[in-house]
Amino acid sequence: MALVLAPRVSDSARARAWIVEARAIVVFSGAGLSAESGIPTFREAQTGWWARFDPERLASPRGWEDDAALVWAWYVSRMARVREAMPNAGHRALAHTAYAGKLSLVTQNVDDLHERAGCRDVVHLHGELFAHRCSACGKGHADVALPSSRAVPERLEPPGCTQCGGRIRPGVVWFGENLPATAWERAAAMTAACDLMLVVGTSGVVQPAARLPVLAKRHGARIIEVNPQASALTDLADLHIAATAATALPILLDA
Ligand code: BV8
Ligand code: ZN
Repeated sequence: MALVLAPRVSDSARARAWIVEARAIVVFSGAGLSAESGIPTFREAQTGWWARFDPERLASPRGWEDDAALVWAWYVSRMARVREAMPNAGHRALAHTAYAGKLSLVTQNVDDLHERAGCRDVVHLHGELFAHRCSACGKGHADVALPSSRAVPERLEPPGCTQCGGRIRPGVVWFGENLPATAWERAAAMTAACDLMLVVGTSGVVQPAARLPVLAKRHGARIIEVNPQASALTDLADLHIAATAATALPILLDA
């Protein structure tokens, strides 16, 4: 079970006051937000068969070219895991927050837990796990039949595109690929316009996403970080809530 740390009362009070008085809040979330839903974070050691592989290698065009069946099996096992997971109290607090009118979501995560908690209009900087598309003609293939359980083989040939026969790939942004232009432009515009950014569950090492909190600060926004550990963004934060997302967010966002 993930460590549960309660935020210090004084920090929570200050953070809650900033949230109430904020005009426009952007939440910038990373894999740590989904940790308490049982989804391993990106830099957590992989387990089982996947412990042999470097996620950054698997999540790359080179990895796909080298062994598409290995990469497709890895994504199918991750999809099965996300399907079995539930949004946690952190996702729900973000979705149900009374500040819904002034809170918008930018995520690095490829899972659909924000949406399944009830969040609308989430900006996915790194794509979406279930938005498969043809690697040749780009046709969307959200309807790909997937094995229902975690008993996914170690290698699985990617399905063929019904339109052109090309290999269907995961709808995520791999290392070495550009972020979707519309997602980046929307995220940058929301960031420039916010006066408070909640940075939740990210190590802040993946670029250019990790530039967004810097951009927010440059535009005069306050930064609150929710992370049980320090991250590459902690020095930038005006307030670091050393607690887990599922513990801290309900306290900070409770109307
Ligand atoms: C690009 C989809 C241009 C795939 C992902 C300098 C400048 C620009 C680029 C680079 C650069 N240096 C290197 C690069 C290249 C690279 C990069 O940033 N590499 C890193 C490793 C240094 N960037 C790219 O390639 C990007 N594209 O730059 O395009 C270009 C074009 C051509 C050639 C070159 C450049 C594309 C990056 C997108 C990669 N795709 N995901 C997939 O998922 O399979 S990123 C991947 O990492 C996930 O999406 C994940 O969300 C993301 C970031 O990681 P985090 O979310 O922060 O997760 P992490 O595990 O690291 O940390 C978890 C945190 O949670 C920890 O701090 C932990 O303490 C905390 N935590 C744990 N439990 C909890 C918690 N917090 C709260 N509550 C808890 N319970
Ligand atoms: Zn095709």
